[in-house]
Amino acid sequence: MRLDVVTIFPDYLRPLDLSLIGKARREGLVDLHVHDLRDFAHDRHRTVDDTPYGGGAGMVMTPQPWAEAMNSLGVSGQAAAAARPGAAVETPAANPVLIVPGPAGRLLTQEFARELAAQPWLAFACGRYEGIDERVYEHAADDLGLRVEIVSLGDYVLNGGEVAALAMIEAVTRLIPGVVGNPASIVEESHSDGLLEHPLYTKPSSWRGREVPRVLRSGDHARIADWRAQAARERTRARRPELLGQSAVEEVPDLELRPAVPADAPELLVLQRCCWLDEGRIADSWTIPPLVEDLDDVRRALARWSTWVVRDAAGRLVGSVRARAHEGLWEVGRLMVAPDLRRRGLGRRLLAHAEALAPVSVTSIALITGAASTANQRRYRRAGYRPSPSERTLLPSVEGTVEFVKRVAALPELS
Ligand code: 6GU
Repeated sequence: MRLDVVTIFPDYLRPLDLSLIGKARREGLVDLHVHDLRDFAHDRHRTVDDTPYGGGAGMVMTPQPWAEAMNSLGVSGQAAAAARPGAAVETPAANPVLIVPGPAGRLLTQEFARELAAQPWLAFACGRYEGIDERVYEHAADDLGLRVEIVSLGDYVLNGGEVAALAMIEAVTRLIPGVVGNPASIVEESHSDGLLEHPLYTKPSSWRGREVPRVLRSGDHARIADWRAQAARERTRARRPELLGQSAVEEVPDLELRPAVPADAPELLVLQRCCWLDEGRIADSWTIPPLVEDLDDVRRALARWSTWVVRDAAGRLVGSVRARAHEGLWEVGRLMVAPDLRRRGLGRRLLAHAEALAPVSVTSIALITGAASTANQRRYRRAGYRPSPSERTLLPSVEGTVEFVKRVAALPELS
């Protein structure tokens, strides 16, 4: 990824030589350039600001040095044509996304950081004083064809964009494959699935009279995953309740979970087509089984799998999961939740229900999910699943999917 930072304080960006980002730069994963805005001011004092039209406190950064700085980055001429109405909306790969840190911007979230980490080129414009002349943004978008994002770290004010740019560059570059050594660590951390991370413990197991929770020493990975998921929810409820779903309803009340009957088939067909539409889009494939099966296929599957459905208080079928024994392992599939009831723990409860009904002799629970469905893969990791090495899968392979497996104790020890 290429990164450019334009600032009147290049020294503020010095920490980017250190630690993991410094290493990523030396390894060529990150190509970072810091530019001094004053190099593009031409008067004796290298002036980059002036008083605001309309009056008011402080100074505003003038447009000319910014325009010249952006020009010096090598923003391509064709880009402007591509950005005209009717042309592709995405910034052409030859151009950077222009990020302007500022408290009046869009909040930087982990999801937004992931989106930015997928870009080949980001340019940061660090403003100082009261801000930058508005026409700089218009010029970048309209004349240069850049996607311009004003981005904020949170609801408080910093003196300038440099510290924010440092934070943003760290949040984004650590998501580039290879920058953080162990890829699992960026899957299991806070905000990776919308919750805060569970508490962590290391040795010694007893310290100043404080014990590590017993379950973490049990070796029972299923119970550990359950405990961690529960602890993450409690911590999120205590510290950041607004993360637990827009509706502020954490658990879905009045749910009836029961084995599916043949009469559920039509509603299951509707729900699966709805739920797998996103998968189809992510995989760019409209031939995945949940989308192309017809009513008879769903009826036949009900006869071959143990399937459970959840209905809300009004009787609407809002979730389902199925499982079956398959050569000594427990295969779970078709985990689905109606779009309006997601992010409330319902999918996790359905999964836990299917897991709990595994025969006692089973030591592995396996499932498949879309190879490109990173959000689902994160959920399964959170629930204790790990990808099977591609040459050692347990289930028959299905094109475009990856297999995840969770080891469970043959006879779960009850505490
Ligand atoms: Cl991105 N910039 C500035 N100047 N202040 C901020 C901020 C950014 N985010 C929160 N406060």
